[in-house]
Amino acid sequence: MSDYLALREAVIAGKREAVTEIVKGALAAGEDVNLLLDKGMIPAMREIGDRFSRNEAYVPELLIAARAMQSGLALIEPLLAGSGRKDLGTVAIGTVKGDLHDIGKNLVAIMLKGAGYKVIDLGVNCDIAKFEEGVAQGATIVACSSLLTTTMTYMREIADHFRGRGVKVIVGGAPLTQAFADEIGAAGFSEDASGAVKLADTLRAS
Ligand code: B1M
Repeated sequence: MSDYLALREAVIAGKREAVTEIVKGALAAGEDVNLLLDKGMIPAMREIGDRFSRNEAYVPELLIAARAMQSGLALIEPLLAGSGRKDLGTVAIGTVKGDLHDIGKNLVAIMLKGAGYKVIDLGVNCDIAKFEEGVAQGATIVACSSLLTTTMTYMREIADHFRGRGVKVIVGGAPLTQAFADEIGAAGFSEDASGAVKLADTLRAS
């Protein structure tokens, strides 16, 4: 079992090299990548977020913590991507217009890849035209991420735009709820990355 506490503390402190070392060591020891995420890195980002809310951490600290998290994710991604089923369909994923948060979106993308979906990662600050690019490349599911209450409202426009076109718009991100997804007419909502995979599986089967 890995030292999840050390991993959490390294992410919170923004120590990229320490995160890399811990994750490499854990992977070499055969650690389950999901445990590294669920017990180490994701709680670390929650903690730094709580500190930010309490004015105990500021934007630069969030940024270096996010970069440290990304360095760990980069090591985990190939393993998740290599372990899954194939030919399940194509998902275009992006963080919506005005929003630059991409850690959760990246996690959803790697979990979908790991499950065997082809994933077109459109990046951050995606407007409808950007999501259209994903659909033009064959995506039948459009996955939208938002971390800001000011940007989540744009998802309504995305859902309206793709309605009736055989494209399923699914949404997620910390401020979202199932009720919001229902209200804007999205095809589905999930509160975490593994839920997004189950949601895509359900939509594919329907
Ligand atoms: Co910002 N930020 N941030 N931030 N940031 C939040 C979101 C905030 C809640 C912090 C706070 O006040 N406590 C707050 C939003 C408040 C609100 O809207 N009500 C906030 C703010 C205000 C801001 C700025 C405006 C700050 C400023 O400049 N004054 C600014 C906005 C910039 C912009 O986007 N235009 C800003 C900037 C930043 C950084 C750049 C410093 C950095 C982002 C770096 C990056 O992403 N590359 C950052 C960070 C790191 C955070 C917090 C601390 C952590 C977010 C995160 O990565 N969480 C966050 C506080 C918090 O969440 N507690 C905060 C970890 C990640 C794994 O979780 O993204 O929720 P999450 O993803 C989950 C699920 O939500 C779900 O699955 C993921 C994995 O389980 N999910 C999906 C996500 N997308 C999905 C899509 C799906 C399905 C599931 O599709 C189907």
